[in-house]
Amino acid sequence: MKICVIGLGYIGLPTASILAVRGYEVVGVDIDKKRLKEIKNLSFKTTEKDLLTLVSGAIKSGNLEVKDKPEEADVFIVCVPTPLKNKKCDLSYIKNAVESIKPLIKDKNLVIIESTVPPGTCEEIYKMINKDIYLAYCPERVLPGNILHELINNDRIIGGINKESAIKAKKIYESFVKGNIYLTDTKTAETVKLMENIYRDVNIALANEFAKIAEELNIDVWEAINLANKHPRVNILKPGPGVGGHCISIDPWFLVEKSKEAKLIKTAREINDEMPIYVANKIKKLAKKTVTIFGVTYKGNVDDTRESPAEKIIDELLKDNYDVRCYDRYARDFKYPLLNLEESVKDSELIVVLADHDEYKNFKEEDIKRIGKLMKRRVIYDTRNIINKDLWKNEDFKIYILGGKND
Ligand code: SAJ
Repeated sequence: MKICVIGLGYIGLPTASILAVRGYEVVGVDIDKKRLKEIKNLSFKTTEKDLLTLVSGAIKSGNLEVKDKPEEADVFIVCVPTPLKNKKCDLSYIKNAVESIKPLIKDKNLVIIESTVPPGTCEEIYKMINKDIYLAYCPERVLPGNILHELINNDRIIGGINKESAIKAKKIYESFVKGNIYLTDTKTAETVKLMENIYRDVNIALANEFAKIAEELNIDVWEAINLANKHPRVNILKPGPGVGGHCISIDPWFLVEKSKEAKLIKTAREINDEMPIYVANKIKKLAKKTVTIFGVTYKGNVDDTRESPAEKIIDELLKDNYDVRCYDRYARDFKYPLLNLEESVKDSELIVVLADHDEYKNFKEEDIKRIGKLMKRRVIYDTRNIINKDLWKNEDFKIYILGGKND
């Protein structure tokens, strides 16, 4: 059986590779020629452990070919981006992908959409193709930073345009999914995917609101959350400088655009989108001119900077002519220059921890001593509550924590 995977991004590439390793004849397609070259010669950058090994094995097996144009196949899997444009889902990539395979699709082919889309999109795609095909929607739910493990072990939801389509798609995913596979219709599956990420976004907004309230009340939100979570049915998430990544910060809008009832969802999005401003305003109270940013990726231990709160925070500081230096050994493709540790802290008035990279948790005494000696003022503002406070205090640093108590 031949499978054509359209889009070799952070989902398409591991999916195409794992299907090839499982014995399917796979053609992986991407329009980005640089991306294709990096895949073919295994030079693409990733923080996903084992991905390079998987892709190498898939290519060496002879079952994975990487091309810039789709080919006839029995199954087509669409894994292209669905970015946000004016607070609505931009379906242009999906539509282009479907147009590119339409001439190749034969009756009884199976088309699977994996990209996150507003409810009802698959029904539109079914009408667009207008042939006697099977169509299913199978959203991914892998956590960036742990993709391969989750791609295999997570339960999957498959929505079919009809029951036969769902059953046919299930047979494909059964080849590598060890988790349970649940079947439903396309619109329910499209909505489930959004509900998962909205659930997270709303709960992060709650944690962020608790942090702001804690600062008003002068209590430590981290201590309070820790104690509240001792309740058997409470699991409050962590406050942070904002919600980044191209999923949680975007997907809720796909439901807002489809429903006038989506009020809490919209408010939570607004609370999270305001966090970078809240953090920037705090920074402006702590430093006058020179600020160092530790961590510009959207979260710890990943290289992805899409929708990163750091970008919005730096934009705000630059409006007030701050001298901002960024340090992040993980980040790939960031809007602002990235410096080495020493350059980033030299003569700085304030370090701001924005991404919860393990490196910042594990700074040793000698690292902090070296950093302190280079700085103009020894002040650190940790928006993730991850640093080893005793070590930084021992080097005479003044410490501020988002949601923490003011000394
Ligand atoms: N964040 C907080 N506080 C928290 C948790 C996260 O501020 O307690 C922030 C992170 O720093 C980051 C953002 O939220 O900026 C999103 O990070 P995340 O780890 O919550 O999620 P993603 O975007 O890396 O992956 C999510 C996951 N969805 C859920 O956990 C419901 C993943 O399973 C999805 O597959 C992925 O979105 C996706 O691609 O949809």
